[in-house]
Amino acid sequence: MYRFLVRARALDVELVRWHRQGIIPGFPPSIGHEATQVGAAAAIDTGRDFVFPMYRELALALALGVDMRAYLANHNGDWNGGSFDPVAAHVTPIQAVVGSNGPHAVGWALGQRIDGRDGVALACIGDGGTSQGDTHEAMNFAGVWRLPVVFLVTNNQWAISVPVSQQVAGGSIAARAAGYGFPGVAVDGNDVLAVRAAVTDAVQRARDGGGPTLIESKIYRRGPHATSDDPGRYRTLDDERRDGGEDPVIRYRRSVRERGVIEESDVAEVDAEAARWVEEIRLHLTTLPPRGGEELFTDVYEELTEDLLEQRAAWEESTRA
Ligand SMILES: Cc1ncc(C[n+]2csc(CCOP(=O)(O)OP(=O)(O)O)c2C)c(N)n1
Ligand SMILES: [Mg+2]
Repeated sequence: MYRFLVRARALDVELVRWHRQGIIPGFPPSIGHEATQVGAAAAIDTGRDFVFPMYRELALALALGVDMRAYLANHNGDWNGGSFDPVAAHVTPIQAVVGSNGPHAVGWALGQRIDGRDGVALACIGDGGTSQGDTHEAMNFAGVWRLPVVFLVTNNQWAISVPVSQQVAGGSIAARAAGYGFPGVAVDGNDVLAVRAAVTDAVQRARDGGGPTLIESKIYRRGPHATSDDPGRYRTLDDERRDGGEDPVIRYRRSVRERGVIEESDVAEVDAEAARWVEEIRLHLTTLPPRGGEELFTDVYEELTEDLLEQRAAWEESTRA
């Protein structure tokens, strides 16, 4: 888990630089989300469970075994959510439609019930995403049908420029679970071991037929919403220092060092290995050929509609030299 935390952080920091250098058109940093995501991934069995992540879940995808070169094709302008195979990975493509993961995960979990399988769906939602009707519908049906779903709500205190106090009147997202008839727990999302324990318990309960759990992972969005955002317009550096809490990667480094899990020399080795790995990804991204425009018309329908056939013909006409 420590290696994953370090790799995720190293890649995240570089991706912001790559955006400034024009290598990628945009990126929503996951800095500060690493412990929540690596801890959750450690509780998931990708042989039978299925994960429905949002757009800020780089560390989660990494720790679930998704090839970051394929994943980042999305941020390089690839329209189809990255070029990894979601069916093989048991991880859906990057999802930017806020709140949609809930219904997707619940539908998949219902499929598991119908097929007599024991897989558990992990639905990743943000604090802002809990304001969406989709999230209510998903939690309601999951509760009524006692489906094997773990709702992991990452409360990073912000939805772009809107603080959580303007989204959640009751003061707690975890407490909402009571209304849906399943347990809700709040966890310190900067503590990778605490998150792993909470998600492990919830997955086991779901697998045993105990139904859903809502886990509210409390963290802080340490970076901007995305590379296009200027947080200085809605929060100050003093706010960030006051509210940010302890950096989850530094915290876990201290923990594994104090417990003698790794030596000081291992810290340097893990850092160096992560830097080499990040450089391989940069070389890959900077040498990718552009995607073919004809891909706009593939993978949408098995048979193209009249409309799309016309559009394809027009596109072919316009690209003829
Ligand atoms: C349905 C929908 N509405 C609005 C948006 C625009 N939007 C993108 S991210 C975002 C904020 C989401 O905040 P939160 O769920 O807390 O996730 P975070 O970005 O903090 O990880 C919004 C409103 C969207 N992508 N989808
Ligand atoms: Mg948020």
